[in-house]
Amino acid sequence: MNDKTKAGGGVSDELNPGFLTGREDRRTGLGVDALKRALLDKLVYVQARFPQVATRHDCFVALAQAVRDRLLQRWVQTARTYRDRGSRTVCYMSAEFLIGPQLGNNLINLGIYDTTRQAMKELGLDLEVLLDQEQEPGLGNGGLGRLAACYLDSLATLEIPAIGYGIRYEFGIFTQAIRDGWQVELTDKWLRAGSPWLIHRPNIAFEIKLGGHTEHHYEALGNRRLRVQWVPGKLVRGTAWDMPVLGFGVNTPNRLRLWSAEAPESFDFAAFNAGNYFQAVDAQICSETITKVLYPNDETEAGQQLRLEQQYFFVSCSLQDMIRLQLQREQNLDHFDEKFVVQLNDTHPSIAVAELMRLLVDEYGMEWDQAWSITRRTFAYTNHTLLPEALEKWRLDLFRRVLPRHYEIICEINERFLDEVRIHFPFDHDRLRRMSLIDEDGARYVRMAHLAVVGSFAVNGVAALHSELLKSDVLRDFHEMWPEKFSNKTNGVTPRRFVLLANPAMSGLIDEVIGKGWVTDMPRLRELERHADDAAFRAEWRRVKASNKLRLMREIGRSTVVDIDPETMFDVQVKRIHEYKRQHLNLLHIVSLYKRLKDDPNLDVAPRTVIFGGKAAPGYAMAKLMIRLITAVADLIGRDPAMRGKLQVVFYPNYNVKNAHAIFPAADLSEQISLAGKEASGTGNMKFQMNGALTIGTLDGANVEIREQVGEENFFLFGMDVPQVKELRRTGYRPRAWYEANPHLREVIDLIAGGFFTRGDRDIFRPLVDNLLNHDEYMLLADFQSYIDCQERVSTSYLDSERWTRMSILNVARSGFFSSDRAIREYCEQIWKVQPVRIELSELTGEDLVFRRAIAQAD
Ligand code: 26Q
Repeated sequence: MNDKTKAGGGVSDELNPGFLTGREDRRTGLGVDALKRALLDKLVYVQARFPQVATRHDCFVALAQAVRDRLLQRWVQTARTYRDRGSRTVCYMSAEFLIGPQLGNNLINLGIYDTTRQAMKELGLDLEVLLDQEQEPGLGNGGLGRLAACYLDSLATLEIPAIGYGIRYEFGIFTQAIRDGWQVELTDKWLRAGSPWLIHRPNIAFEIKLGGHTEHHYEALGNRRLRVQWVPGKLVRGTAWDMPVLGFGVNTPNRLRLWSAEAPESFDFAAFNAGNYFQAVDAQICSETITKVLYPNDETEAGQQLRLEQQYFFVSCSLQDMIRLQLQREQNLDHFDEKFVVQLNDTHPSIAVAELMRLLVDEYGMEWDQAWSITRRTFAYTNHTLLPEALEKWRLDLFRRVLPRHYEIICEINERFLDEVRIHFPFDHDRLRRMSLIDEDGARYVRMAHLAVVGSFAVNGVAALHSELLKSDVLRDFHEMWPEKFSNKTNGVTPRRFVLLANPAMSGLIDEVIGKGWVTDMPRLRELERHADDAAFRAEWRRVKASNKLRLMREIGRSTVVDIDPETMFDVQVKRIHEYKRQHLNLLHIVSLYKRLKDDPNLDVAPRTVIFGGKAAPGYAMAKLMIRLITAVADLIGRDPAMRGKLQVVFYPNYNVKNAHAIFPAADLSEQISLAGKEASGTGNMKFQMNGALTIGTLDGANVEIREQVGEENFFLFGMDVPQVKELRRTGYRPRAWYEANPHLREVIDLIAGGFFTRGDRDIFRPLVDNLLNHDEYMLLADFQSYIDCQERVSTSYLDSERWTRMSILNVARSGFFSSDRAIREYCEQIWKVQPVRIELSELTGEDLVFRRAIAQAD
């Protein structure tokens, strides 16, 4: 620190950032000139680059840094206001935050997208080119991670004090490439060039214990309370990396705080002094592995020790951080649950229940009962899955080895909990066995969903149907015991990223007819309904869709050799590849259509381009085989000249948030075809709807509510509903009987099985075909004919383009319910009990500019 900023003194004028004086300068100004100066300033003084030699990437970084200054200005004020008010804070704990590229979104939320484009133009730069430089921060697998990111956007937009707590993975979700038709995984090095949005806080650091054993002894004095000491086998240090998340049109940037693991000391000096330098460095490398890589599994339980360590690591860092903040405000932790509410994004962070107990009881000496009552008032749990195999559980031996103290705490919680159950339901042994936190049937497991329910005051599903199924099936016993804990919070998505940023053409058209307010008040889109009957408006609507289709055509042309035909219907299925999502049902329709077009070249159907995108978990062989089947069918149809202008199939590699921006606005048809009762909600379905695609779907997840909103006449429904699925399963489902009874289905499957798409090779798809004929867990064959018939209705409707356009407009007009703002308002009012805190952008006062008295000694 130089003498001009000495502790206790004022800040000299030349060091005074512009926002302290109200001057619009290169640090804070939002005009064209200020932005131009800021970019040049960052280029030269931060990156040491001269404009003439700067690359596009240099310019992207400089612009991002300029934008970051504007966020930090608001951040400082936000932190000050939250501190002064002592507001209750929502902590959204999630192992995944699939935030997507930040620059475009920040420009939108700051309200300077067009100004920045102009500023860049005046510098001879193209904003779109700079935006394209940003790496995707792939810190999530799919829906659950993206939901967390949409919720951060809405929390900030609604001015709710909130922190997102997660993991700074060095390698995010893998990059997918297609080689010879198969998926290959490449490592994702999103941090190779650093991220301009992440701010390291090396002084916000906590020690995390792992392994070892516990020691129990009575305190020497006083009431001779039993104290437990956890003697760890290893220590890891977590440090904080912060990313500002700005709300739309407000001055609230909330904090996304991601933890990164490192060794507690840079060297193990004992090992070093003993001459074992390599062992010492090895220990450091081992610690860092904890946050190295995101597990690329979606809906599957891997049971890996490292995964458990990741979960515990980030949860413990986060809770210790919250405790630190609470002790800055108050003398003790008695009111912890009044100042914080923690939302558990699935069970991945649910070890937090035991960890908060450990911290309160072991580290802060609180009595068990008080600690338990605080814990139970702090947590709320969202479930995101109905697949039984996706319910997280940990082998007891593994769990105990990694977290010996948590094992004891969970046993104690369980004993007390089972006592409660006995009082509620006397003499019901089977129920005790079902509800126990420990699964004792065969190999013993800790059931994380049970821990989450027992330790939370609220439990919710993510769509109306899903929440009902939680109550009736997955968590039935718990619902019978505590019905008041359960509620539904239907998911939502942010219209800032998925409409305003992704679809500027449609957004502009909407602005013209109903004004701009809709983007923070999505139900206002209803005002579009009356324009659906206006032929001129419909023509404009089609023009917008056509231009979006051209854009997607160009994007797909950049990463494949395929030229797709923008004159055809774009029929799109983008999501993780999974059997329950039934991408192979879509393929059965494609093969069916192909066969019919070959048999009758004059068949009157809408010309289609079927676009697939999505990653398969690297260890999920069947999902990878589904990709191979898509590429095989795409190849053969692509090589058949008779299909030109009629049918085309493409697999668009490496589906992620970044390329999603071009996909949703271009879609005509949205495929949401999971077996009823399997998809918790889906959120892609909402993004399609908001961009004017019509849905073909089952009565599953949020499709049910989408159909309610748009009206059954504007939704293509097919397939069995949940009661029908249950009934078919109960009476015995024999897929081969469906195959034998339907000649057309037989033709389709025989083409695949007979090697038609693989140059006569009948082996490649055998596992997939055998599975369909003998097991067909997700009942494709039972829904096949209904799907084909429904696609026929889609085709007919598409050929009547005036009618289709009307339906498209009505879909957008009725999409307001699916804004994440609505969802977050429901969480705030019904679960979190938190209020907005308005942030004013004011100049700092003289008092603000006086440093803490202790600063000179402390730092
Ligand atoms: C578990 C154990 C080990 C490694 C990884 C995992 C793991 C990781 C991610 C398990 C599940 C997930 C992700 C689940 C997910 O994305 N679920 C989706 O959540 C969305 C948001 O609520 C819903 O819309 C989708 O229906 C649901 O599938």
